[in-house]
Amino acid sequence: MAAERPPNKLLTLLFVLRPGQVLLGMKKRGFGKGRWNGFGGKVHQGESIEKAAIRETSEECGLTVSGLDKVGVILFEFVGEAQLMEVHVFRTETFTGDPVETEEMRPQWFAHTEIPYGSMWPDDYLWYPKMLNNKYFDAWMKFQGHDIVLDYSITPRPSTNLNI
Ligand code: 8OG
Repeated sequence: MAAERPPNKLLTLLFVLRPGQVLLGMKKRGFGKGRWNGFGGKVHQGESIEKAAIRETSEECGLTVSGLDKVGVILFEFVGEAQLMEVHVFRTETFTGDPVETEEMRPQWFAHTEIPYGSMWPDDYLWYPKMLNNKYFDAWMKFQGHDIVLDYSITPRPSTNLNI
């Protein structure tokens, strides 16, 4: 199965990694509030997806990132809602600065073995292992509300490095 209409919302999601650890942010407001997540948001008109990923990370946790690897694209469908989100997922190990808390996110490093799946979007445990291991994937998630994954697919793809 897969979504049967084109996406109408383009978003980014970026993960910063250092050996054995990933930086997550506790979302303090808006969509996904109360959940640990990578950094990201909407792509602006005329902006490239990669530039949006870099900008959002800087805005949300103060880090300047480069050398992005694109690891996946996830389509999110919400039953009964018109929006169909296309989220481009990146990771990088190249960054400068120290993570800082912002109005939107409270950043914290987590060991790969201690990812707080219980306080995250409920689909994340399905694809984090691929993201952490730099395995490229395409995915589709069908949600009921924001807590229940009704159906999904995850398709592995050969890795594409997008160093910018
Ligand atoms: O700009 P805003 O904060 O609303 O962007 C939403 C962010 O949340 C964006 O980075 C995409 C991300 N996101 C979803 N759904 C899911 C999900 O199921 N899991 C994870 N990890 N992130 C998600 O919109």
